[in-house]
Amino acid sequence: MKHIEHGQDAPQQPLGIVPTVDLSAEPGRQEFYQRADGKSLAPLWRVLHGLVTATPQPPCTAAQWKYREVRPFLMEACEQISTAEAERRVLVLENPSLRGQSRITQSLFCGLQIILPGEVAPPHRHVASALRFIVEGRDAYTAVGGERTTMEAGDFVITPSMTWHDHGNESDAPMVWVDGLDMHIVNMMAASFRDSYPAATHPLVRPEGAAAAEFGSNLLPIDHQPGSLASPIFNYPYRATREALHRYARAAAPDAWHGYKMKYINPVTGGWAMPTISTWLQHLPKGLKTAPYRATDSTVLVVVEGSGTTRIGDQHFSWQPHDILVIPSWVEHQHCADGDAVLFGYSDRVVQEKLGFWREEKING
Ligand code: 1HN
Repeated sequence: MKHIEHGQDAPQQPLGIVPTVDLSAEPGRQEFYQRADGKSLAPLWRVLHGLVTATPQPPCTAAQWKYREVRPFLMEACEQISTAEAERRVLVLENPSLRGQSRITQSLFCGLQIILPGEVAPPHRHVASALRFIVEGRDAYTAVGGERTTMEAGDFVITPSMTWHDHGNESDAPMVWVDGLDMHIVNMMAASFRDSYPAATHPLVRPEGAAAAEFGSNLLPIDHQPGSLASPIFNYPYRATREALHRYARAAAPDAWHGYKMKYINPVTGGWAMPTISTWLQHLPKGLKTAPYRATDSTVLVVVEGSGTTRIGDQHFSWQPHDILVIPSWVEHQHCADGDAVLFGYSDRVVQEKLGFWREEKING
């Protein structure tokens, strides 16, 4: 390969160009490139190593939203617009490196939704699946496929693909939850549909608690035939998940990398609760410092209880209840809990696992 002089400048190596390409020969190829371009043809050798990177190059960056700073904006949003006008009163958490795209990671959406006493959010359905993780409030409901569930802080609620859903708040206080959605995965495949329900409310077809009664006790109705890829349990109440997590912590030693991490599962399959978004709950006992870890799923963490510090690459974030953090793909991180802490997490890990490319690395445990 010929050496080219660039004076004081570093060699101009176009991003992604194959290193064996002789840059000094490139000017002589320009006329060819231009004619090819006229036919919508482009040389792979100028972009190959940018397309197929040696390691993950997440477009999102590590980030944190402090609930203390965000909450006043949610309250102000309530003065600006009603749920009826907005359809869903949500402030989108946009990754600082992906502004204007409604993405918290390259593949997932995150928003904070607030619904005031007496408000209702009208029924609609879409191909995108949604999760709710309740941040504050109690006694507001969401209805999914004609069954209501009353929610409180820490509950994890699923709205499976194409199920009718609406929300209402019959309590005397605002309710705030995290909305996690997979519409960017749906849209990557151009497979999105959406319908509005042709009435103000969707009829209730099952009594509240029916899904939990049928599927929520490690038992299944004997002739149950799965009707959906998502878990038939659509509310995993914190009362039960918190107790399970702490029972686990009393029964076993903490994992060096995870502390105590338990995934929400679909009782019909034993797999992840949702087909496109992995969800889990993590308990970090007081004083525990997890060993460095990385995985290929860019992750959203919601602090449920406790406070601590997380190192993500060379950045340090200290967190409090309801703060939200992003850990990009393949960036080494570790947590340290000041007091007993619980984190809720979600990512596209389940999609990567199905496609066979999810990887993790547990570093010097
Ligand atoms: C949606 O349908 C809800 O149903 C919340 O509460 C947030 C963000 C984007 C697209 C649809 C909801 C959403 C959403």
